[in-house]
Amino acid sequence: GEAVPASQRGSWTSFLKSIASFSGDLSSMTAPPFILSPVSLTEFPAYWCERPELFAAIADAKSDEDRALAVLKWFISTLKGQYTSRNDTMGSEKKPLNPVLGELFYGMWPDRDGRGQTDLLVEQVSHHPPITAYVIENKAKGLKLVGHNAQKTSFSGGSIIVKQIGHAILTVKNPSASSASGSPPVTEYLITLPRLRIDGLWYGSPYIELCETSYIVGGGYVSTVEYKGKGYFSGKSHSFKASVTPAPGAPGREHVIEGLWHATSKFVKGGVSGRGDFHDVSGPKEEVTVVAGGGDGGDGGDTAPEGEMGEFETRKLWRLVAKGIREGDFESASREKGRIENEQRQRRRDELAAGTSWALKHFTPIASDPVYERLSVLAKIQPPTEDAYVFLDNWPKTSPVSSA
Ligand code: 0T9
Repeated sequence: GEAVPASQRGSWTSFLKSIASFSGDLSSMTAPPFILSPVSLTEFPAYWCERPELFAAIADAKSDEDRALAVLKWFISTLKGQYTSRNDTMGSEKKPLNPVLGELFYGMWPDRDGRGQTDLLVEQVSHHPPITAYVIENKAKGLKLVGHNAQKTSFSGGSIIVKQIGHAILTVKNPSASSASGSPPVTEYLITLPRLRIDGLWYGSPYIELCETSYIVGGGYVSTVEYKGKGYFSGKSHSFKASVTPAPGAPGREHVIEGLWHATSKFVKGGVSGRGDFHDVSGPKEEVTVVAGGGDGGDGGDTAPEGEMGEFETRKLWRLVAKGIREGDFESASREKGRIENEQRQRRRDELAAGTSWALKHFTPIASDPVYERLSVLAKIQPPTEDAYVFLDNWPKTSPVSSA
């Protein structure tokens, strides 16, 4: 295809052959240079908050029903960034950098118009298989999203099918909560993730379509989001249909929304007084401001000065690899990548010899998440239990990155 440089056609074809005959961890496979992205997967959780005002609006909802709609609106509004932004900025979906164990990424969205500051913390909690854990918190609004992500990939009919493993829990502080009011201190929402199909591989210009169903469960409501691509219910790419229904035994009305997740959608049933429109992401979004964790930010015990990143912070760790990829200097990119990987292998050997293991900085794993178990039954989500990573609530003292 045209997107594949002539000199890389052979290696693209053999890459496709190897993914076709292989299922498991694609992230560790070597791909031809034209498809490499200079961005590590640890940066992806930032997509959850590129419209910080929609996240903050969840806290301002006046009823369970309003809040269920606010959560869904924020969720749907993240999908364009999550699944189409590499096509917009780099011309196609690209292969992200595969994070190392313990890799860290910190960021924030400043307070503006009373929405409160939102903070982001990401840690790579496993390398084999790759698992990324994250927290997004708006303390002023009493909102906290904690989740983790992994993927199981397979190949079918010329496409890569990606099953997302992991879930997120959104915790909302209840303003009215007091021992007298009897209402619980927080409301929790379980968020599950859609399946992806990566098409356009043959032509070297991959893009994502979402498929099947994802759920948001909590606060007395169940939202079911069905995804369809070209040739299905509306005939258009990136179509979805969402229903917001009272949880079993809970009071309330049903709402149904239809539209295109990368553009706009409308209520086709229910809706808020007189307004047919639901979401609209045609306007600009706000990229995360990267901050340095520095000394607190984990660099194996050493401390970095204010305004500087520790050795394990994404932008510092991958700086030279990313520079090589951006500038088309693939020789230095792959040399630097090799250096990082060798260092990792040496660390693992040293740990083995010493009988120690890598200590995570911000999370602790649990085999089954009680919040997931309690909420998943309300929508009959499978599996009935899942593991999770509990945030240790140890935000580092971050500082603006000095532009040295
Ligand atoms: C969580 C997101 C996820 C991560 C990426 C499948 C994928 C790695 C995981 C699921 C985010 O919230 C949303 C968006 C994009 C997903 C990536 C797209 C992608 O292609 C990669 C995989 C591992 C590959 O790199 C496949 C090979 C590549 C040549 C195809 C472009």
